Amino acid sequence: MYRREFLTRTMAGAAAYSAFNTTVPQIASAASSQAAQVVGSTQRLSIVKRTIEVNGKAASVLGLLRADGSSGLILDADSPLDVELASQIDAPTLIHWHGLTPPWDQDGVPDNPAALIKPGESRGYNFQLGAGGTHWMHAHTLQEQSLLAAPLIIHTAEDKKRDEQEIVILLHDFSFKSPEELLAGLKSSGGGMDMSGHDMGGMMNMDMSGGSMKRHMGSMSMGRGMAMDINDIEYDAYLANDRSLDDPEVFQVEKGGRVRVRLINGATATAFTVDTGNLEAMLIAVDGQDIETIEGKQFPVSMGQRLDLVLEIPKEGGSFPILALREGAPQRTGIILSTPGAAVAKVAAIGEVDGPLVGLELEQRLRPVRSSADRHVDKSFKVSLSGDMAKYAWAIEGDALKVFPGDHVELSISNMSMMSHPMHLHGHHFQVVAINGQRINGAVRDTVLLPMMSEVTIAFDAQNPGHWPFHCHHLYHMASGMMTYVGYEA
Ligand SMILES: [Cu+2]
Repeated sequence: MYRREFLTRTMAGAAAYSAFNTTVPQIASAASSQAAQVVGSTQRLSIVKRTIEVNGKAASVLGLLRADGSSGLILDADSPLDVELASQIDAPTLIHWHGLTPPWDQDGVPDNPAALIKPGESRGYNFQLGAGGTHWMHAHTLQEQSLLAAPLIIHTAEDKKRDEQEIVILLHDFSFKSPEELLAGLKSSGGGMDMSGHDMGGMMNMDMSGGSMKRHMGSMSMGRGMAMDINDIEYDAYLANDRSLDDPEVFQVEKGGRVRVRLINGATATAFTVDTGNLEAMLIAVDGQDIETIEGKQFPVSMGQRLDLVLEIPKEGGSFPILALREGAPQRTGIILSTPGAAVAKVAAIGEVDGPLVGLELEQRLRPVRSSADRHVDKSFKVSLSGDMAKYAWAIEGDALKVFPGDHVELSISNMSMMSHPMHLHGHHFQVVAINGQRINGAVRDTVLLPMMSEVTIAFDAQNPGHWPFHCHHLYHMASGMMTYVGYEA
């Protein structure tokens, strides 16, 4: 009964939304407070307030817990996502299923179209999955900074047959300040900056006189004297599964065993390079989509992105840190893999050198497992990413992104700003088909990095009607305007 009513409401919702709307209609969402009637395979997922320890101090954060108290969701690809999401916090909230392609009214961006979940309210979600992958879920609001995020892992039948140990790592950046304070700080430090920078060919170039923002001189294919920005928030800690390297999570692994690391960069404003240390790793998927295997020991991962790495633990055993190095800075976080009896050495939370800059070198090399056929392009769009650091205002300018169901769409994104932007499209997977003007048969994914002064073209099939956010996954860029929509026309 519950599910039938749910589906009826969902369809009513889909009918209520019409074509491309700049004003998003408020529709009756898939909301339900009928937890008592929920039967069968419905999983209950609770939005909770919890306390963790960071730098020896208690930190009040949010979280997403299953009935057994564990974090996030583990689902089967051949079963639907069937979740009763219950809010136990005292503020309105909502969760976005990052990497999944739900019907639009279950996507989880406030008022697009579903309303926030009120304190004490529950809401049902039910849609087909169809494919496996390393995904995640998070608040699409400033609550993301308060760690309202968790893994969403989907297993295929083949995954379960493999003789490997699965380890999930969720990265975060953590501040004892509230996200509202952090955002206000970014806005005000922009105004208080030393604006001695000059306009260089329409691009911003500025020196910082201090404050929480940090400037680095970049050397990436830029003219001399041009400044780039890497990190604009100095956090109190960088976390892997809620823990810093002062007290990292230690996973017991078998000598000679095979480990699959599913790593999610859930940080709001920090890109990392994953460093597997002495272990050679095989990168087998990005954003939950299989790729042709790439071997290495360092792999960049920007905000919102995921990496699946396979590691072979040496027969002689030992302990093996898997680190995430903060871009352009010495801070790092991570976990330790350790075989029984091995000594676990302490790893400092600050390394000796800055983490590498995160660019598109790896992206250039990624190839999908299944090459998609060259398709006729029905719609081609161009947008550019820009920012005004003085006001801390960000924008996506260019074509209106209006599509018809069935269109094969190419979207060229150029980044004219002095920061990198991981761009995420909701409701679809896209393929990276060009980088800086060079066509490639690139990875299928849902979040692609636009380093400063770069251009990336993505292609996707318009097959999920709605009014879908396309935005930067830097939380404070998104909150300061770097968001637009792909809208379906009937
Ligand atoms: Cu951005």
